[in-house]
Amino acid sequence: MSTEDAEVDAVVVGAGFSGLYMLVRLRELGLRAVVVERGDDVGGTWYWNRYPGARCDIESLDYCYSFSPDLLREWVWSERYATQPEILRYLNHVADRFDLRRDIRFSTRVEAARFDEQNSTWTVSMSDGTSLRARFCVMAVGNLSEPKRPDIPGFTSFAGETYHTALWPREGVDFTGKRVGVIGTGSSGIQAIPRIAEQAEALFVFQRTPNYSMPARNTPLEPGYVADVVAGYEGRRRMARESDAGVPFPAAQQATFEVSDEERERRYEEGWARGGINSLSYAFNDFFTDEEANQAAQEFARRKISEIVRDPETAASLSPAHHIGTKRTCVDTDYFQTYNRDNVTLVDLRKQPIEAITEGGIRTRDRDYSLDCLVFAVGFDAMTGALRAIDITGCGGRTLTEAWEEGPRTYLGLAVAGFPNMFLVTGPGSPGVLSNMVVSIEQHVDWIADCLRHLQEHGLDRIEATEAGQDAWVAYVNGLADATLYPEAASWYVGANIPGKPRVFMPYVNGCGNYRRECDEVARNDYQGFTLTTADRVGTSA
Ligand code: NA7
Repeated sequence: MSTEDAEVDAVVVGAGFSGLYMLVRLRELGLRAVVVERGDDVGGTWYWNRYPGARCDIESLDYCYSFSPDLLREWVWSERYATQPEILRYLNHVADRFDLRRDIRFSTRVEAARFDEQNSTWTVSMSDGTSLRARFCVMAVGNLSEPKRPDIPGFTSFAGETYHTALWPREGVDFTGKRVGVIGTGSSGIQAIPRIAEQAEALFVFQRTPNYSMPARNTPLEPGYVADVVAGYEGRRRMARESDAGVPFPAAQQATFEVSDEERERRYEEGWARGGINSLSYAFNDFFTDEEANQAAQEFARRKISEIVRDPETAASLSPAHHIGTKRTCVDTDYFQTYNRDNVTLVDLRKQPIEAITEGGIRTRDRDYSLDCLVFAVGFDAMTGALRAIDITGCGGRTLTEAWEEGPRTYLGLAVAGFPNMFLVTGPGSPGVLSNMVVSIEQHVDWIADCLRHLQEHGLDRIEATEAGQDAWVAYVNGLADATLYPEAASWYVGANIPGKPRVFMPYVNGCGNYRRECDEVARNDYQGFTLTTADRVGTSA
């Protein structure tokens, strides 16, 4: 392949849910687009996260594309919550059905993207030594796609097998007869632990912070039921789009203490029996804003843990203390029950911190744990990690890393001032990770595609967020977050899991429905907060 820059209209980085749909929409606009993907196939997060027990914690019938009625009809989900292999099969089906692969460069990492101010184009440099020049660059890199590196002393000295949940071997791992240590009890750990416990001779779970987890109540889906849901899908999806979290549940109308103690308990029990991530959070409308209301839901969740886990000391160690929901609530199948197994031991790192990983296992303050395998379920450099992994340079030679030195700043979570013609799909400052990602992805991709059509129709080819628009958006998003309990937790929402990362609460908390209306309003008002112009008129007002 020549090292000369190939010219296209748009480069899309990433071939997960966002990148695939972006390619569909760019083709509809008649634009020549290339998707660049570091994996050797489609799927994004669902390509990499192959750990045992990996499944979506949003219901399958909502965690799927809605843009094609034919696709909706022909794909029949088999379970309430789809497993990673089923979601990956779905995305492969989408790639084939819409003939997307011919415009995707696999096994290619985007290393740098540089904006050329002279002609308003991006030069995107890739790991194979080639580069692409494009008018537009869409970062469809995912929010949870840059695995966090284990930051524990002695990590490289361990002589046994090591695995990271987000980089799981394609051929799988057999833990039969092994002594396994799992570090991390976020969603990945909580999904993997029950499955690993079924195989391992002995499983030691090294827990730093306990998490709230709701029962999934997963179940097979009858094809007849799926067909009925699909037949009425437009209404279901409309409700999801207008909801807070991108799921088709009506928002609660009452506050926690507006009802009697009995009624409150009944609603929590009802949610717990229904299962799913919103089991408790959808019971009352002040869950995220009122400390006492949140406390009531916390107490219910802790009581459930103590009812399930037989050993009181283990139950106490598994009981979280933070405001429920302020670190992402997990969804599990038999997670707490797993601690009743004879081959599973919880190691509470708050009582005995890890001193080092050794050649033979893990040494805590109290003792040495001898292990054959170590599983790191330690999460991601969330929301900004995958963007910062690319050397992105905008106007005036300023890099994105420099622009975001004190935390990410965007306009609508879609664009960054000083980085014209670059779009972020579900970037920081948008609901993204607080929502059903696929609903948010479709909204962003549609918004970007409509914006590009607007530029085409008006003979324009350069769009840039203004500093003033961005400042106002950042202040607005911060104000919204500050009115909730969210920023208080040491979560990956604020970057607290990555040493040295600026502590800024990154997502937009006011719900998908409100956010969608605000984005549409911006477009209706001639892209208020953006400067639209032609490449040869840079510096003059549009
Ligand atoms: P998370 O939610 O970031 O969880 C990571 C876990 O790893 C969490 O329990 C951390 O404890 C723990 N961790 C991280 N570093 C260490 C060290 N050094 N020592 C001990 N424990 C550590 O990542 P997941 O992959 O589980 O889930 C991410 C999202 O993917 C999830 O929310 C879903 O949206 C899908 P900590 O809480 O920092 O004390």
